[in-house]
Amino acid sequence: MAKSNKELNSFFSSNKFLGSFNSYQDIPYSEIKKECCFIGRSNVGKSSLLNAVTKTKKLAKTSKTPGRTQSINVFEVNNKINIIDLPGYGFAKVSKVMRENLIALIENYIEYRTELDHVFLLIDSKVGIKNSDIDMLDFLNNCSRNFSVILTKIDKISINQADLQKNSVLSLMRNYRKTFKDIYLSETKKNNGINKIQKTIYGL
Ligand SMILES: Nc1nc2c(ncn2[C@@H]2O[C@H](COP(=O)(O)OP(=O)(O)OP(=O)(O)O)[C@@H](O)[C@H]2O)c(=O)[nH]1
Ligand SMILES: [Mg+2]
Repeated sequence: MAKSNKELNSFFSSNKFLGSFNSYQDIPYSEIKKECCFIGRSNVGKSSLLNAVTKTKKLAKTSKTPGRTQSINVFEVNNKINIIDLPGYGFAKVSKVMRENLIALIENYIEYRTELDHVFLLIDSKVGIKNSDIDMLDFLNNCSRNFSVILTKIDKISINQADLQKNSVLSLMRNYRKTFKDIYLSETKKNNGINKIQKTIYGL
């Protein structure tokens, strides 16, 4: 069923924060069996995107300092679907132990969480794909997880640069034909691209 942007906004505005958890096993049992998550390098804009999708300013804490999100944050939308904000990877300025713990938390969640239906992998459009993203893409592929790519912060680059970035991601995606589903462009200042992402999550 097609939904208008207004209907989508209203669907996503009905939401609540269920909590922060240090392991996927700590997420309390719920009737909601559908889940999608935002992953990506630290500072790509995962928490900001979650706030934009759910039409709140403070649901997920955002920060200029990379490494802000350090646990699995669960947001329930309309009693229908959970959206998960995960910590970022690829951040050099935390200790090795901390980094390994965060990677384990993310990877265990992705590998074992049965409710997880779709992964949104965020890439900063100005930074592009890094080795740590390739590692994550390979991991998603090995776990047979369906995923889409979101190029974030497109307000920081020109339309031409955005096209180039999109094409370079799409050519890399030839390696992930089975699990790659779609690509989106977004920015959270004027909410460009947000409705398309809402539509996809609604469709899950
Ligand atoms: N220009 C611009 N800045 C953005 C956009 N989205 C996020 N930012 C900024 O990028 C920084 C990081 O955003 P977060 O949403 O905290 O990023 P994150 O991926 O959750 O970061 P970690 O939790 O540390 O992994 C903040 O200063 C945001 O204001 C965007 O669309 N455009
Ligand atoms: Mg965050």
